[in-house]
Amino acid sequence: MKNQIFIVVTLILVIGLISPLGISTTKAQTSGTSITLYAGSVNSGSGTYGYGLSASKITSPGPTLNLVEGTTYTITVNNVSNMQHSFEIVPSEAIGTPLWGAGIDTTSFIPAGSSGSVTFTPSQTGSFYYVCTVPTHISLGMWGNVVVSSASASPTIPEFPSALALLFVALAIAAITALAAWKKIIPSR
Ligand SMILES: [Cu+2]
Repeated sequence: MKNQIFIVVTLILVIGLISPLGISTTKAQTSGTSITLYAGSVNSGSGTYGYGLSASKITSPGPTLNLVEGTTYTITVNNVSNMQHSFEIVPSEAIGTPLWGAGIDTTSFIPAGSSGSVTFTPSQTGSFYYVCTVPTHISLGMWGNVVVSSASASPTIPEFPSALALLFVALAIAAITALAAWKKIIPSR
């Protein structure tokens, strides 16, 4: 009987200690988020030039960038083709002034084999585009979608200490107290 109580108390304590650790590691990242894109010739499918998340998988349109309003991103574009490219986020599928300053070499272009990066923070939600500003490259397929969602709409992960972790700790304390009381009422034989 005494052993069973000890096992239960130990289990509750272990769960109570592990749970906040597990929760803290899944905490949502709100800054310093890095995205690496590759710009170059489309590997398969339609379009001449495109973007990809790897040098061997470049598509047209490029991969959709799902961003969260108010989060700071650093986007690096590696130009893996033998021709110049660039990157900018714009309201429509056309060359324009980059939104939130999210533009890389929009007039000077990223030379073949080089890379460029930009750090920016989306300040509005909605559907946008990213394009290459080298003349004719949008029509050759060099664009992708950008979706910015509001921070409150994204999954909220409780900060440490979470309500759940506190509940486990409270349970553990209650169990120890109960055990101590139990020992006093019924002295061990
Ligand atoms: Cu281009």
